[in-house]
Amino acid sequence: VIQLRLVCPYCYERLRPWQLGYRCTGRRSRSGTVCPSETDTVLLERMGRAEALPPSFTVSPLRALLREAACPVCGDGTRHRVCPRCHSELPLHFARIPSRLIAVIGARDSGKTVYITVLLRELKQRVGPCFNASVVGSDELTRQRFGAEYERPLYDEGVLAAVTRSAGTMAAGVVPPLVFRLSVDRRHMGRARESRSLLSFFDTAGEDLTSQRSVDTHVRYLANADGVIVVLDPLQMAGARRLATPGSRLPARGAGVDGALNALVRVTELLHKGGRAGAAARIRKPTAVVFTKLDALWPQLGPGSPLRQPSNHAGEFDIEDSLRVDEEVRALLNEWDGAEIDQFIRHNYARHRYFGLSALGETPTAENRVSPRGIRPHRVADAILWLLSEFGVVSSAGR
Ligand SMILES: Nc1nc2c(ncn2[C@@H]2O[C@H](COP(=O)(O)OP(=O)(O)O)[C@@H](O)[C@H]2O)c(=O)[nH]1
Ligand SMILES: [Mg+2]
Ligand SMILES: [Zn+2]
Ligand SMILES: [Zn+2]
Repeated sequence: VIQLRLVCPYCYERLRPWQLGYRCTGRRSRSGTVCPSETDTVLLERMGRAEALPPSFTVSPLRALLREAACPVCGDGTRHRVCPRCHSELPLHFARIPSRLIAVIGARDSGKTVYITVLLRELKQRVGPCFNASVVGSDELTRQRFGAEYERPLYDEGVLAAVTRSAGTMAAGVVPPLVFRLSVDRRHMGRARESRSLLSFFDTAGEDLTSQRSVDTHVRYLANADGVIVVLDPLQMAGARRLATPGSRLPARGAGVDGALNALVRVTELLHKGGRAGAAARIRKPTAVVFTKLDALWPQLGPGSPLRQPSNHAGEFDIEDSLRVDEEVRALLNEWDGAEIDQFIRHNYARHRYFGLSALGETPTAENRVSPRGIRPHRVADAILWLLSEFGVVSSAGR
């Protein structure tokens, strides 16, 4: 089945299946010619990628629906599909598998990068198998960047400070999303069925909204995402800061105590701006509001708090547990002087749920490194499993 409404997982532009382009293979064609590889100026401009590639081209709408086209220069057939807007190579069977684009947004230092890294590692190694699910980077750049810039620094070197982007291949200010392929084996009426989806994560800082171009990009990413994860750092909120376990590493006050709310307000304005409904309507896309760094607040939680128990999604998203957590976080928000945040969320987001997690399981060392006891994630996959269950990709149980 061909999906009629597509969104490019790299630039988040809306596309139609008959608009998809091709890229020449660059191999020696039957006629003996070889298409030269050069920097693709569109790919450079849109995605900051400067590598040398064979030419890309578009064909008539009818031909674009076929799986193969002949390169207009060398005449050879190619099956490599590209986005007509940003020229990124699209995943195999792009128009035939549903994509789920997830924008992750929050203030600087709220823990987004650490969360995404630990989340994907958990999905690959521990949580995925419980759901008969596998997660792999969908393209070479994602696999390479996820290894070199996310996974290795954190897991092998214990480094928490932001790593510099691969400056050689990427222009400043452009950070392409990480795109993963998620396959889930489900039994449906006694038969095994594999459902595949693409997960695209756009990791950005809410206040990186200085230029008009960056605002436009953010509006598009948020408006065309299927789900949003809003990352909030309780340690940037005055009330929770006071309650943090002594010795916890606290984020700089730079963002101010209203950092969390400011980021949220800004993101919401962008969503209203990009949405087709008027600014008065509530935003309907599933929005997970995720509080990070809970390890610093554990001792303040009552012994019966669901946030102290690990989640247990034995092959199904546990709805009841998730609703208990949602209620608990809402109550905590009041203690943390965050009542305004709850009001704001209720007022603006029709489908939202609160989550609490600790990606690291412990406060970092004085040098801002991973504790020598290692990374022990807590409830890190709950929010994405909720989004996936809202999308119908994983099943849920318990009311
Ligand atoms: N206590 C605690 N601190 C964390 C955790 N995750 C991140 N941090 C701290 O928050 C800082 C910022 O995290 P990062 O993911 O880079 O934030 P980003 O700017 O939102 O991408 C890190 O350098 C750590 O000091 C966590 O799970 N627990
Ligand atoms: Mg970051
Ligand atoms: Zn060619
Ligand atoms: Zn694109």
